[in-house]
This record gives sequence, structure tokens and C-alpha cells, in this order.
Amino acid sequence: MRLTRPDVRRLSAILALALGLGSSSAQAQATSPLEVQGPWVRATVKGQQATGMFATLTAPQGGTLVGARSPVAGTVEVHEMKMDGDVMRMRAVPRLPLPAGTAVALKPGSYHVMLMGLKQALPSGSTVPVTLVVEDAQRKQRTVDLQVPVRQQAPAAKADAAGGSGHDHDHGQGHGEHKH
Ligand SMILES: [Cu+2]
Repeated sequence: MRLTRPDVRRLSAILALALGLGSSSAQAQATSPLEVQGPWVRATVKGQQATGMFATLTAPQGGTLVGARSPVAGTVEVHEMKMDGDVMRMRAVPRLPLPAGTAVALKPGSYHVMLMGLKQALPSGSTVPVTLVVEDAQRKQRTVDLQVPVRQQAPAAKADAAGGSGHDHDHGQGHGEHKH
């Protein structure tokens, strides 16, 4: 191969853009306080009020996730799910710390971005715009715009399906009872 390193980097940027990954990976690394990997929103059916968005977040310089918004939802909050005895409970997390260079997983049964007051059904295969609001290491608020694919389940859910499926189910049901 006679490709030099810059060539390779340019090539992968072009590839990423061609694949529609530009906003979540290549561009984000150059200009954003936040790297977002594998974002997805759980599909909903008509009449469903809420769902979750998941992704792995890394703030290279460190920061804090302080909010999110989306045109498809009336209210968007960062939440955490935790077992409280036998009951799975969900609470709002107004400030989610993102230690420098550390991947923080938003995933079913744990942290998630909660989309509430949905204005439409979100079918699998569609795309949802989500903006994450991050306070960077200098305490400046920055926004990260994402186009998030809607899926029935996590992209690589098979490996931890045994531990995660029960929570997933509770998660979905819990959302319906969630009052805001
Ligand atoms: Cu939630």
C-alpha cells in the first residue's frame, strides 16, 4: 500500500460521510466536546408516550451531560435506571459526569436519554434528530447534533441479552407510568 497516513485519514472521513456516519463520528471528533458511538432510539408504536435513546459517550477533555432535546418529544431528560430491591426505578440525572477520555454507556437498564411526550410514532428504520447539551471542561455549554437511527433493540444486544432483556422489558413498561 502506498497510502500515507493523511490519505488514510481523509479516506476514512470520506467513507464515514458516504456511510452517513459523519455527524456522529468523524465531524464530532474534530469539532465536538463529545464523541458519540452507536447511538440508537428504541422504536415505538402509535400511542406510546415515551422511549429511550442510548449511545456510548466519551468526552475527550471531560465534561458533563446537562441535557438533551429533540423535535419529536415534548420533554427530554437524562435518566438513570437502578434496581431498588426488586423494583426497577428511574430517576432524572440533571448532570451526568463524563470523566475525560472515559466511555460512559447509556444503555437499557442504566443511563438513557428519555424522550417523553412523543409527538409521533418512531418506527424502526426511521431517524430521530437529537441534540445533546454538554458542559465542557471550561464549563461552557456546547451542543452536539445527532441523527439517531431507530431500532427495535440494541445493535449488539445478543451478548448481554441474558442479563439485559428483563430490564429492557421493565424499562418499556415503566415509561408509560412515568409522570412529568
Ligand atoms: Cu427514563
